Amino acid sequence: MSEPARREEPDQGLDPALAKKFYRDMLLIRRFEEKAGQLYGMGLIGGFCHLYIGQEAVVVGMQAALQPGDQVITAYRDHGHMLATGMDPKGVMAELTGRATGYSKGKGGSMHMFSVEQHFYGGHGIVGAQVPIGTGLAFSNKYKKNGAVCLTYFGDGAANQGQVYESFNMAELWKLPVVYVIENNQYAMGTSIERSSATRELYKRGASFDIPGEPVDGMDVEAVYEAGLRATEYVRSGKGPFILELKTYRYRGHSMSDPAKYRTREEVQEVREKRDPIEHYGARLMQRGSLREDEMKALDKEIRGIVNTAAEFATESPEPLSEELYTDVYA
Ligand SMILES: Cc1ncc(C[n+]2csc(CCOP(=O)(O)OP(=O)(O)O)c2C)c(N)n1
Ligand SMILES: [Mg+2]
Repeated sequence: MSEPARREEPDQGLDPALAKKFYRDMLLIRRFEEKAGQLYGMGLIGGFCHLYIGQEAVVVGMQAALQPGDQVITAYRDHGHMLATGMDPKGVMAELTGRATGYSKGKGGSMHMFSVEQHFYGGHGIVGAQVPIGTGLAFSNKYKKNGAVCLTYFGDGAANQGQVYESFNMAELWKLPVVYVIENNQYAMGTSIERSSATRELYKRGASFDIPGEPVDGMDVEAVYEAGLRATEYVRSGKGPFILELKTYRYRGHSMSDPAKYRTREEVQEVREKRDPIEHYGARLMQRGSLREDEMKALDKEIRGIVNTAAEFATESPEPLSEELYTDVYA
């Protein structure tokens, strides 16, 4: 598989305040997910739980390219997306643990959370199903002329779904303001992209609809941000959809039970050592003089505090009342 070229130094440097925010937001997702993994192990989270560890640069870079009112929709590996949109870690953790104070009152769990305030439209468990919904959100933006853009995330596995191509057709036909963000983490459950995809340059998948696409190093938050700015500017100007293929990697199993027989430990270790989005970015900011060691330690402490508070809030919150079984239900 061809890797996009890593950006060349000399490093001019992004605005230090934004750079620090990138580092902090990625760290929040990493620590939140580690805590979710622990709570799962303690039996406090039930059902599905797909961790985002390794992919943090994708959502943090993309979110920074958005403007107020822009929407986000994704699949079930969604905790990072929620935190990136600014949803409260307490409400997300409470939902994971099935508590009444969670974003879906404890009735949705890991894959089904939403926030009208942060323009986050879920959280979808059916592979690829969020793609036509995201395209519909973009249609509504165009119809209402509100200037908003919809980021529609999906995986390398979902990229082989038929509904993706029906969506591409309509999005280009009607010039809808949607950025299709393909998170290519190289695996769909236990199936590698080599074993499942006839063509592996997923950014080219819109070619027969005349939708432009670009490959991006999804482990480099600044490369993601820059690509996100280009893509959102393109779609916002009325030219139609755009595809970004973010080359990324997940360190943990697909969900919480994963025998991991489809890849070697060495493969995971190599990515962690050579491409980790947080470690490398931290080192780069230190080298650039945008982040000092004491600031890094303070950020780490702050983030641990936020995550511990979220976990305490969640585990101390009540479970939903049984009457709640009959609320929020379509009849
Ligand atoms: C329509 C449908 N088929 C199969 C599944 C089972 N399934 C859940 S996740 C998954 C893999 C999807 O992989 P990818 O799109 O690469 O996303 P990732 O898990 O890597 O984030 C599959 C096959 C499902 N949920 N929905
Ligand atoms: Mg995948």
